[in-house]
Amino acid sequence: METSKFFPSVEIPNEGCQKTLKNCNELLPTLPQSKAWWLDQLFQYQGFWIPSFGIRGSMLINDHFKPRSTDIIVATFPKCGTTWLRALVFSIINRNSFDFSDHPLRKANPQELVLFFEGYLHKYGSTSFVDGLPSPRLLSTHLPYSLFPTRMTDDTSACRFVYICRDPKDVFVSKWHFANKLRPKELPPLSLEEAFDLFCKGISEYGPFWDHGLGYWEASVESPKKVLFLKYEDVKKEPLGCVRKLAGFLGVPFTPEEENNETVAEIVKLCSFESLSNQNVNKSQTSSGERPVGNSDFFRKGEVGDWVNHLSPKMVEKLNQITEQKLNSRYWIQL
Ligand code: PAP
Repeated sequence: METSKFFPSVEIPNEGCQKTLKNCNELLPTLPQSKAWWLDQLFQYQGFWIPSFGIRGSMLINDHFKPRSTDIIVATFPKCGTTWLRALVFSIINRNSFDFSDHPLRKANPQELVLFFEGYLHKYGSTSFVDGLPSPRLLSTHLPYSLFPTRMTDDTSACRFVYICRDPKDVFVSKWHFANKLRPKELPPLSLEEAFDLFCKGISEYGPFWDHGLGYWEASVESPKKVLFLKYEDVKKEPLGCVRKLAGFLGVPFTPEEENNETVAEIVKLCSFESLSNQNVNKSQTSSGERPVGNSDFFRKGEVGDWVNHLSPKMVEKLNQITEQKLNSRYWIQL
């Protein structure tokens, strides 16, 4: 895949960004720390357990990022369907630019097409990279909603967030598999029990899971034109309806002509687990993004309810209880 058009030139961080990076380096050692599931440690920052690069990215966004009204932020808690949502948003927005038989999603992992926001800011130590991207910018993030500056989240800013959430039992199982694949060989495997304990305490990358989802859910209720909250299970059950909803929210609803020529169905088909996981680019162990992870690592089963094969009845009861307690009456998850 020819990706150079997606990669504008990058400058050395300016003085302002360097100051932010210095502030971040001073802040990190003062924050509570915990072991991560695979790479470096996690830091408790503004109520969430975040890897150091995420905090760096978040501070750069807050201090320097200039949102545009056309920005679309694909937000997720890890393992809730980031890859899928990236693919759907990219194909909806660019549906008039590409032929489905020769589509960029057949040649590139969705990470290459919807860039990892905080990952790229961390990599370049500056916002100049994203500043140079053409509009509309499609950016993906795992950062909680509360960590974004008000100039991105208040009603007067037109930049939009789409969020996908998933049953925490499936999120946990997916994350546990992913962590064990990625853990350095020097470390012993992370047992299901240890991982479960950490997840329940909220200690996992960008956790607690529940607070992360609640932030976006509340924002979607307060500002439905700014934040769209989708559920993995709903998209599985009714993909056509969800894709139409997504396109409407993004301001590019399908025309009657597109409905007639099956554009919606083509998008659903192209972005399905079966289709994406069978593209050669996604079968490879090559890393497309900013993480030392192979493309194939983002495709495992892609099913709803795989937790039944992994969790004991006690674990199910405990996770359901936490979910009930944390969400109270604000259920978005069917237990
Ligand atoms: P990330 O947050 O680290 O980027 P993310 O893509 O959110 O990962 O999660 C991967 C999960 O989404 C995997 O779930 P599983 O472990 O339960 O199988 C992966 O299989 C699933 N997934 C990837 N692509 C799709 C897709 N097109 N449709 C449905 N599920 C998908």
